[in-house]
Formats: sequence, C-alpha cells, structure tokens
Amino acid sequence: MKTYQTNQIKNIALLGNTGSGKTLLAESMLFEGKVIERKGTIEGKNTVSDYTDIEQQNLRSIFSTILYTEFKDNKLNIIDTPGSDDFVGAVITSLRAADIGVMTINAQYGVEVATEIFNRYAEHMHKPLIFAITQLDHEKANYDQAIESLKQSFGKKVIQIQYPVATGSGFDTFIDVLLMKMYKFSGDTGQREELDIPASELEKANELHNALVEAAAENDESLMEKYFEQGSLTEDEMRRGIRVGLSNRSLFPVFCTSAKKNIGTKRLMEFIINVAPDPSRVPLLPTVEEKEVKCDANAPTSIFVFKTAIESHIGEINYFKVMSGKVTEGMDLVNSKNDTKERLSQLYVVAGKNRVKVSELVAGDIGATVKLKSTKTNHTLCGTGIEVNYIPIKFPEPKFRTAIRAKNESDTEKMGELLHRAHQEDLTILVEHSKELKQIIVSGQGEHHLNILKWHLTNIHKIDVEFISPRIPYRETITKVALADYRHKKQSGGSGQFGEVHIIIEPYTEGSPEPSKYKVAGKEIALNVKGKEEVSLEWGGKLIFYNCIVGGAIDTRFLPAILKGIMEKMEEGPLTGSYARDIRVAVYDGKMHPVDSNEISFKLAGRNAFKTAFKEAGPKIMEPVYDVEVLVPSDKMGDVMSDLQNRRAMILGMGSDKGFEKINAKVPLAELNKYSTALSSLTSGRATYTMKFANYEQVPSDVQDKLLKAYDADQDEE
Ligand SMILES: Nc1nc2c(ncn2[C@@H]2O[C@H](COP(=O)(O)OP(=O)(O)O)[C@@H](O)[C@H]2O)c(=O)[nH]1
Ligand SMILES: [Mg+2]
Repeated sequence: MKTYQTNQIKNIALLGNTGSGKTLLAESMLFEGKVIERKGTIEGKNTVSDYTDIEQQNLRSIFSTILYTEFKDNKLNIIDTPGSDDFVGAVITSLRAADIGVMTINAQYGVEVATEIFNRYAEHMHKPLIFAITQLDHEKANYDQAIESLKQSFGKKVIQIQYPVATGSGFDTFIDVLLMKMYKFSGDTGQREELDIPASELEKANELHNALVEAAAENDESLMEKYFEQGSLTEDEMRRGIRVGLSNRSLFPVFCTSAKKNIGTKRLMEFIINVAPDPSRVPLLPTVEEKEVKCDANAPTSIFVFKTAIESHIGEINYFKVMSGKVTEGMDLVNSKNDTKERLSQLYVVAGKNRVKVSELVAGDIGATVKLKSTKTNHTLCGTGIEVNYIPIKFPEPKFRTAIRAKNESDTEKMGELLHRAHQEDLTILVEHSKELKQIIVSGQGEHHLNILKWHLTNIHKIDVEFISPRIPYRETITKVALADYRHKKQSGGSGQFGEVHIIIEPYTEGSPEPSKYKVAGKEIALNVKGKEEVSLEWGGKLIFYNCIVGGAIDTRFLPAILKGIMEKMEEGPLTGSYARDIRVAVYDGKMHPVDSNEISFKLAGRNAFKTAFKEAGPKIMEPVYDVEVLVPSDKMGDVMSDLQNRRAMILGMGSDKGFEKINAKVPLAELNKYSTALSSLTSGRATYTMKFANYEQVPSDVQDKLLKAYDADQDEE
C-alpha cells in the first residue's frame, strides 16, 4: 500500500444503536473501496467487521473493529463500534482515535437510545457528527419520521444533504441538494447514474438547497455577506461553510443510505473526503505535560495506543494513531509511561482480522503493531526529540458488580489470569480479589457486558464459572462509651496462662480531645495518658490505642500483645465479622501473674475485653453508600423515582439535562444489585446512570437486625 499523507486521511467512527446498520455500512464502504470483492452479510456471518465467534453467534458487534478503505486517492480509517451502552468502553476508545463520527439512524426507528447516549460522548469529546439514515430499502423505512425525530433531538442543526424519492423495496433514487443532482441506482453494486432533478421534485429540492446554503453561510461571516449580496453560494463555498459548521458541531448533515443495496455509500465517502476535517484540522489532544503537539508529519514521532487486543494466532496486538511525525517499520520508540524501549518490528494497516504490512504511516493515520513488551491501551510511545503522554482515555465508573467463581476450584488461578487479560483488553471491566469479602468481584457496564465475559470464559477457554451475589463491604463501629474487664486464666499441667485487662472504649472522631475523665455505668474513671498509638486502618478509618496503666499493674512489654488482640477483633468485627473502624481504646488497669503471664494471655484478654465492651457500646453496622445520577426521559420519571425510593435512596436533587430529567440520589450499595438491568427494563433501555462511592453510613435498625440474624445463622452453620 502506498503511504497516505495527512491530508489524504480521514478517521471515522461508526456510531449508532444496535441493529441500525453500522457493520453493514462498513462492509459497503470496504466494497466501494475495493478492499473486498464481495460484500458479506450479517446473517451470513462473513462481514469483515464482525469476525469474532461471539459476534457471529450473537449477530451483532461487541468489540470495536478497525478497518480501512481506499477511495479517490484517500484512505478512510473506519472504526466499527458496538451499539449498546454495555460496550461503551469500545465506543469511547474508538471516538478517541476518530476525528469524525458517522451516526447511523435506522430508517425504521429514527433516533434511538444509543443515538442520544453516544452523542453525549461525541459532544464531550468535541467530535463532529454526520448522520446516515440507513436501511432505506426496508419495507418499514419511514424517512420523514426519522428526520422528524432527529430534529426533535438535535434541533435546527440537522441539515439534509439528501432525500430519497421513495423508500422501501423500490428505493433506488435520492436527490442530493448540495450538488443539486439526482442519483439513480441499478442492481446492488452501487452502479449509479447522475441525472438532473425532475420538475416534480424541483420545488422540494430547492427548498432544502436553500436551507443548506443558509446553514453553510451561517458559520462564516464572509460567506454570510456573500450570500446576502448574491443570494447563493458556489459549491466550494458551501463546502467551506459546512466544514466549519460540522467541525464545531453546529451543523449535522444527513445522508441517505442502504448498505444492503450499496446505495449512498459512495456519496457519503465523497462528502467525508471533500468536506470533513482531516486529522490536522481537529482540536489538539492535550498531553499530561501540557505540551501542544501538532499533527505534523515532519515533527518528532509520537503515537497513542487506543486499543489492545489478544487475537488467536497472533497474541497481543496494539492499535494506535500516529499523533505526530511518522512511524516506519523497525523503528525504536520509548513508552513514556514506563520508559520501556519498544521496537515496531512490524507495521500493519488492518481491516478486521486481515492485516496488510506497510513500511510507513504518517501523522493522523491509524495502524497496528504486535510484540510490544509493556505497552497497552492509553500508553504513548515517543521517538527522539519528544517526550509526552497523551491524556489517558477516561472511562465511566462501573454500573454492574458481581462475584465470580470457578465451579471447579482448580480453575481459579487460570480464571484470575483470564480476568486480568479481559481487563487489559477492555478497561471498563474491573477485577478485584477482595481479601475482605473473600470473593473475586468483577464489575462492568451492565449485566450483558459481564455475561459476554462469562460466555468467553466458558466457551472459548472452557472453564466453568458462575456469578454469585457479591458481598457488601460493611463496616462496624460504636456510638457510646463502654467498659469491660477481662481475665484470661488457664491452668493446664505445669505452667498456666494469666492476663487481665480493664479497658474503656469510645467512638473516635477526628479532632476530639484526649481522654481524661469518664463516668460510665456508675463508675468514675480518670485517665492518665502515658502512651498513644494511632493505627490508620487499611480499610479506612482509625483505631487509637492509649496506654493509661497506673502503678505498673501491667508490664509495658505486654501492651503490644493487647493491641494485637484488639486488632484481630477489628479485622473481624464482633457484629457481623466485617471490619471495624473509628474507635479508641484505653487500657487503664489490669493484673499480672509473676509466672503465668505471657503475650498470648494478654492478647486473648485484650481481644475478649474489646469484644465485650464493643457489644455494650451501642454498636452499629455501616454500609457503603453511592452517589447515583440517573438520566431518564420525563415520561418514565415517576417509575424511576418510586423504584429508587424502594431502594432506600435519599433523593438529593432533580433537574433537566438536554431533554432528560436528571435525578441525583444517594443509594446504599446493597440496594444497587442489578440496578442497571432493572432500570433498563423500567425504561425500555432509555435511561442511563452513573454511580460512584460516596461514604459509609449507618444502616437503619431493621436492616441491622436482619444482618445480625443472617450472620448468626451463618456462624451456626459453620
Ligand atoms: N434491509 C436492510 N437491512 C439492513 C441494512 N443494513 C443492515 N441491515 C440489517 O440490519 C441488521 C443489523 O445490521 P448491522 O450492520 O449488524 O447493524 P449494527 O448493529 O449497527 O452493526 C442486520 O440484520 C442487517 O442485515 C440495509 O441497508 N437494508
Ligand atoms: Mg455492528
């Protein structure tokens, strides 16, 4: 393949709801560019894009696929993406590499859930959008309704470049109001005839043409002046105006397609080539170092890895975008994140699983390489004369959490490795080996997302795994002062064990004064602090341990053992075995035996005294609470609100955000189990939400009672 220069490259991401026709549109683009000789079909499981087993089995895209096509001396890099929110990780990484989004709008349904969701990401990342109305040959296609729904969601920014003369099985003609020509197709190979617009369509065509001219002029003052003077613009002037409007997202042009019949693909590609911005004309990607790096082929080399995948027969493959300079086969670069030297021993451009070796790629282009040592998604590699890290892609917080276990215990280690790999391939899959919960917790973007992961483990790697309810990381604490004395005494054979401690415990809060006088259970106690140890607990919160022994009642050398005993109980709280936190303990008295006292005895005495005092000190269970933000269409607001209330949510606020109602609430993690699935079924998939850990709060007493009972029952069983 020849080397394409920056101004001959366009990078597009295909975005849109599942089933709208992205994968088939990609296929049609590859066919038009003669990258493939025959078009595959989704049902035939032979498209270039959906090439993995799991995609073919599901008849839908699950991963992003990097493709390219060559057309009119330009190279179009195309990234086909999955259409569901569960796989948003693949959509976000694709958008990072792309300079333009082509959003497919199914002519049967118009704007769908994912259209809105993915547009929000595109907006956030400042990516221009082109709409392609798809499947116009479908018998249920309704072009006018699709346009109407677009206008409802995107307002006046929606500008039709084309419209179909008729839709359904007879769809073979559209009118292009930028070129003011009619295109008539025959067969399904994209053969087209360019015709004059017939008189019967002239009025409509002129009206849309004028709207387009006006929209184009609006984006450029000099064009506006010209338009006022002459009442029209040339084709080139229109392109200039549209390019500006497209780039700053004030204009969303709409195209007509049927990928199945290969109608409209060529014209869409021509428009992208002639009008859409090339990689050097889009906003610069910021770097951690706040250095500006221009997309310039003659500058020092930097590349950004936006996707890491593990492919059968090849192993790890890294997909990257050349951000500046050029890369050549055999070039040495340095990973700016971990300073590893990496050699690009092989360079490829890829179309699905087909790789074509190339010797050079210039700034703006997208390619792939293999056999890198320690480079993964989000890493930057640099050549000489530059050292930057492009800001990493930020992923949404997980929405679905479950525990996973290998049905056959001997598979556990292998499962762990595979989960780690799954995370590297998809950074929205998080894996935690929780020592606390004694579970492996996986989280992702939805139930479907994790079910796919499970399918992979079971069917590809042949290990049987199951999802089980994830435990909740409760915490235990106390709410008032309490005393306890405990004597550990044991006489067995020769030497015995003896240790006695008297302690006082109370809740710890940051900044409270040192302990001094107490009146508890009718006793008055005055403490004299001799020593203090502050333990920052691994699981959050603190334990403060005071030595207030008077008159040498207990030897100082036994104090560490007492603390050790208390810590054992902090790690396995007296109520439910959860971690305890935010407590202070003062040892103020006790007894020793000249022969029988030893560390074990004092450890046990400390542990049991603590346990006894804890239960007297108004113990409480605390649960993790999450900040939840739900975006919901207004007609579903009531349902979503009452569901939240059933989940013990505290509603913090409500408002509107871009046509959605927004609810902010605090919800206990215990009530969020499978929330993404529940919300989806409540709203037919039209709502989205985010959740993020906020803080620990005391559980209500009825919940506490239930937890205590459940723990006791569990203990009895064991
Ligand atoms: N009639 C018709 N069906 C299409 C067209 N494009 C896609 N489809 C069908 O719509 C379904 C979804 O297509 P696909 O490309 O997988 O959509 P994606 O999920 O957006 O990638 C498949 O059954 C396709 O055969 C089209 O132009 N016309
Ligand atoms: Mg697809």
